[in-house]
Amino acid sequence: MTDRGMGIKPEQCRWMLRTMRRVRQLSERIAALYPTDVMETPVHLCIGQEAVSAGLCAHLTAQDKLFLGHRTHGPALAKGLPLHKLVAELYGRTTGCSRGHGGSMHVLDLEHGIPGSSAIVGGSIALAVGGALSAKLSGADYVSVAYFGDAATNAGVYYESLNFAALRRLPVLFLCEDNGLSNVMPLRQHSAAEIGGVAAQFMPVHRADGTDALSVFGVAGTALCALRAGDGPQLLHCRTKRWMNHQGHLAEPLPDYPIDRQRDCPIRKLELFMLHGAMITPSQIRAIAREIETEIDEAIAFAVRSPFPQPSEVY
Ligand SMILES: Cc1ncc(C[n+]2csc(CCOP(=O)(O)OP(=O)(O)O)c2C)c(N)n1
Ligand SMILES: [Mg+2]
Repeated sequence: MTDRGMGIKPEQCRWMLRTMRRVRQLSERIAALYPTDVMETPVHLCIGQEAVSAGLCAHLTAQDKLFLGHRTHGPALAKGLPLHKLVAELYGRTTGCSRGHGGSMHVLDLEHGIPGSSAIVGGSIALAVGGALSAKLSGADYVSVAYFGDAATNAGVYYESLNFAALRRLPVLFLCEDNGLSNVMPLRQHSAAEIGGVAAQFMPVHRADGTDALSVFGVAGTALCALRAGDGPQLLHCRTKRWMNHQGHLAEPLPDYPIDRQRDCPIRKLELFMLHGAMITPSQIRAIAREIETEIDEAIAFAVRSPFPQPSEVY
């Protein structure tokens, strides 16, 4: 987007900032607690990548369906999954969003349009196409979003899904959150093609700076507008940066993957934009951070006092 942030409303900026801060602060808390083994699940945190889900979800309603992969926390919270239900799920408790049976990679919240998530790389893609087919057949007016990483574009299901969605002009947005890594393997080693190259034969391909919520917001708005107008599937490619290791709780610098935590920080970028536009003050920024810390404290206390599922529930 050339006119970065043009026309965006202050309340939309405030929503994205609060959303990204919630995701970041929860991720940092999980990273601190994780080594103490209180959580009953593997995790994949998204520190550095928060702009993608915030910029996208600023346009989604609770009716729209968001199908997720293994890195769920950012998009699930941005879509509306209550924080305490996510935390309780990580603690394996019955009050979790998947009743403590799913963990971080299997979150679910039908009320907020999260029909499921998949630990299989590429697993969200065909499910989202199914969601879009269902919308089309039933005449419902929601859109379906497949949220996946760069490595998922190497899966066969990606090609099949692009093809079927284009043939049937389905209301599905393919959103590639491209952190340039498949675990520790860089993009150029796991993919021979540019992301979006294959998709461009089937549908419009939109590109946004995935470290900048304003860029994602602008481009996602264009893609979703086309989708809601019945123009058929769209792909949104967001290049971003993963700051930590694959699981997200340890720093693990990789060669040829430089990170500038000032320049690349999506939260800082939005805060600077808002400060320059007099949409927020430094003390309001600090207040948001404090409020979110309290939210996280309360969510952890809620999780800790909730029961574990009974063995009888397994079957
Ligand atoms: C089909 C399949 N192959 C391999 C794995 C192991 N695995 C889990 S996450 C991951 C990397 C995925 O990278 P990407 O899709 O770019 O998402 P990111 O982790 O970068 O968000 C791999 C290879 C898996 N879960 N599923
Ligand atoms: Mg990746």
